[in-house]
Amino acid sequence: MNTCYLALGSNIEPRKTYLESAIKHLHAQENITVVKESFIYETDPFGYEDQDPFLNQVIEINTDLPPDVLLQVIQEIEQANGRERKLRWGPRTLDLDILLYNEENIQTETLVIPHPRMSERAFVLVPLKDIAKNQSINKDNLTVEEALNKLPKDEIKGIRLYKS
Ligand code: GSY
Repeated sequence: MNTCYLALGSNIEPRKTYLESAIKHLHAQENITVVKESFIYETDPFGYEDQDPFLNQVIEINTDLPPDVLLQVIQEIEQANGRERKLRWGPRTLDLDILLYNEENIQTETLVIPHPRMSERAFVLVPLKDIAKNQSINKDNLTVEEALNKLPKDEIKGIRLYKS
C-alpha cells in the first residue's frame, strides 16, 4: 500500500463544493482510501495574481494504484468537476495535484514527484503541515515545517483559515 499526499484547489464558485466533490469522488474509488484531511484555507492567488482567491486543502490517501494510474484518476475527477485547461495558471473549478508518493522520486514525461514547486508554495505547505508536519518533502530532506519556515512571512499571511 502506498501513502500519497494530494493538493486540492479551486477559485471558481462554488469553491468549497468542488473540494468536497473531489473528496467524494476519491472515496468512491475502490483502490483509494482517504486517510486524513487538512483544514481548508482561503489563499491569495500565487503566480498569476489577477484572479480570485483560492480555497486550498491537502489530503493523505492510501492507494495500490501506481502513480501514472493515480494521475489518470485525478484528471478524470478534475474533468467531472468542470475543469477546463484554457490558461495554464488561470482560474479553475478544481485542481488536483500529486504532491508525494511515498518518498519516491519519479520523473516521467507526464509526472514529476515530489511536486517540483511544492516547497515554494505556502498554499500547499500550510495545509500539508496540518496533517504531515514532519514529512520529508524533497531531495534536501527538508520537512514540511522546515520548508515553511524558509518562506517569506508575507506569503504565509496570504493563507487564511477558511470558515464557511
Ligand atoms: O497550482 C494550483 C493552482 N494555483 C493556485 C492555488 O491552488 N492556490 C493559490 N493560492 N494560487 C494558485 N495559483 C495557481 S496556478
